[in-house]
Amino acid sequence: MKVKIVGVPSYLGANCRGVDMGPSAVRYAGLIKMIRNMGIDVEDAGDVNIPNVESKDLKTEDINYLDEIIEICEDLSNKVEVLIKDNIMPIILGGDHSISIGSVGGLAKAKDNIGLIWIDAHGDFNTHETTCTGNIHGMSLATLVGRGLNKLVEIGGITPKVKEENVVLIGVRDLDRSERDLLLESKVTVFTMDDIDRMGIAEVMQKAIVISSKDTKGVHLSFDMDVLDPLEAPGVGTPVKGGINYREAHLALEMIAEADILTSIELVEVNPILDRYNRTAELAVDLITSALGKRIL
Ligand code: EXY
Ligand code: MN
Ligand code: MN
Ligand code: MN
Repeated sequence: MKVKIVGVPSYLGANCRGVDMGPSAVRYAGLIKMIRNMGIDVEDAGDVNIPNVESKDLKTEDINYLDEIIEICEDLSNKVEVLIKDNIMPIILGGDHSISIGSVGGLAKAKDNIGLIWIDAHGDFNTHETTCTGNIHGMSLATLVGRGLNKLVEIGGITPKVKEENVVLIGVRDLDRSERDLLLESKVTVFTMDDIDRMGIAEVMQKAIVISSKDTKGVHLSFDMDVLDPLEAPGVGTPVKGGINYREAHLALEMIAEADILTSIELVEVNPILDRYNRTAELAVDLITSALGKRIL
């Protein structure tokens, strides 16, 4: 297996500084070394260029940094498409969750019919019509299944980038009323935190792996670090109490690795300025190695 790291140091989809330092915090936590110690051929492909927004208007069509995020995601989608076509697994480091429009956009160009496992405290299922913040990181999953503003949905040229029937959302505990209604009428499978409490993470993951890989040519893992309880991962952009714990997160990723379905991994929303001693980024590195197949025994 060959792996390349792509950093996307952007906070524009969250409109709140801090997560733009996520890629360097995760690199500083030793990601390359830990992956190399697994005997995996890994290279750092550097960062996607982030446009300067100093003199730019915040809102376009009531959406924050719309044009700049389109530019970032188009660039990222081209990079991911090339890597996938070269049989290289991209590991994309955020940055806020809006970057997934680029990651999955690139994957959809390289492979038709992909699945998506979205692990997150939030639904990210708002559209421009339902958002209460105008932040694109709260709209990224809706965009990927073809819902919302055309300028966002059309990034990368393929719409929808993933079919709702092959999307599984895990760990949700903070939904806006409007996105909740959209999710309920969609074909996306949602496992909320109370589903995890009742069923256990192993059963949730068994189902998620079946759903996301049914009739697909591979699955993208989009892991938002705020799915973890803030006591485990305080350094995130939008912390929400009552998240999964360290072992649940590891077992989830170990089971995905065992299923051997992954085309690409992205890990987003690490905000090192809210952290002490870079522990959230260190946990992120730990989790990525589990998703790559690291085992206890
Ligand atoms: N639902 C809120 C919004 O739409 O702005 C908060 C979204 C937070 C999204 C973070 C990336 O997970
Ligand atoms: Mn998210
Ligand atoms: Mn989130
Ligand atoms: Mn978040």
